[in-house]
Amino acid sequence: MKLRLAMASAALALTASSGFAQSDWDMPTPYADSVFHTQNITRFADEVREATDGSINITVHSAGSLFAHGQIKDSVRRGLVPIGEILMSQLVNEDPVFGVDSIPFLAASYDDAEALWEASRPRVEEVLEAQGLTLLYAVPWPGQSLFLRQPVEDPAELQGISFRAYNNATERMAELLGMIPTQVEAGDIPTAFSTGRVASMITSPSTGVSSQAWDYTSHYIDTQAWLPKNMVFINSSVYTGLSDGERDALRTAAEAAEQRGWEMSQLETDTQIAALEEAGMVVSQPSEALAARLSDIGETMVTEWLAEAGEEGQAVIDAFRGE
Ligand code: PCA
Repeated sequence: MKLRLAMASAALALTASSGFAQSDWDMPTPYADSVFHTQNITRFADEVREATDGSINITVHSAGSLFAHGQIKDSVRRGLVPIGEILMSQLVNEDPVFGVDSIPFLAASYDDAEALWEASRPRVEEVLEAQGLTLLYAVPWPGQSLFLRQPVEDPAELQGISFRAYNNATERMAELLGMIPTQVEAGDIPTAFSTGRVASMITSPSTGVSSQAWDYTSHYIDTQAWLPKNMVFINSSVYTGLSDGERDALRTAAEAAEQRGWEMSQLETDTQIAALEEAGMVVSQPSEALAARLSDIGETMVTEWLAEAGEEGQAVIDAFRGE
């Protein structure tokens, strides 16, 4: 690891000193190679390499193999690596704006998620920039739905069930449902279920498929409650140290990746639900009682989020609602 870091720092020093030298960029990402976000990033890296004639050569280190998910943001900020990807809501403790995409039923369709991203992007960029990070693009996961070991009609049946959470909002939602949350990284999901730490989760059909949810859950309830995003960002001094041509190439590839990623995500939703069903899971729509309970919880969580996020948060919500 030490040697790898020394090499990463050397590559970074080279980038900062010259726009022409060939730079090898290590890019840590949290999710597995089979996940569409990672596949999109691999194409982004290919396009940057081609457009810069190889002067920016990005190597993707997926599944937390170079840095664990929780360390990726700081590793880019400190210049250990120039570029990285994380789940945006992971940073909600730093600023509430990072969590606005994880509130149940605030923006549950792709159109609404896009409008919410447009409304929140300037603030996300500003908060990142204050830390020396430049946003390149963000892409949502498909809608978040429930994975359980039994059918559930009445939300009261969820009480006391252990639950795999992946950010503060999923933890809060579980608490409001009377469930018992534990945060677990995507790569550790199968182990967390097989060792009995958790018995249910809410995530996308994509993560359901990549973690083979049919091995340890049986029921998929298609709530599609929100579309949390992953974001790709770069160390700002690396970014400003690039030649104009390199910066343009990076921006163009980022815009293409954003567009492609949203399309991939939307296409995945149905194919991955079908894959869950194909693998033997019982796929159903939420009962009226469950949908109503989740929607109440969503309202509670919007109120809680606004109390935290203050005027800046209100401005994001107003912009989203076109007020
Ligand atoms: N997959 C990631 C984040 C949201 C999603 O759909 C996970 O479950 O960790």
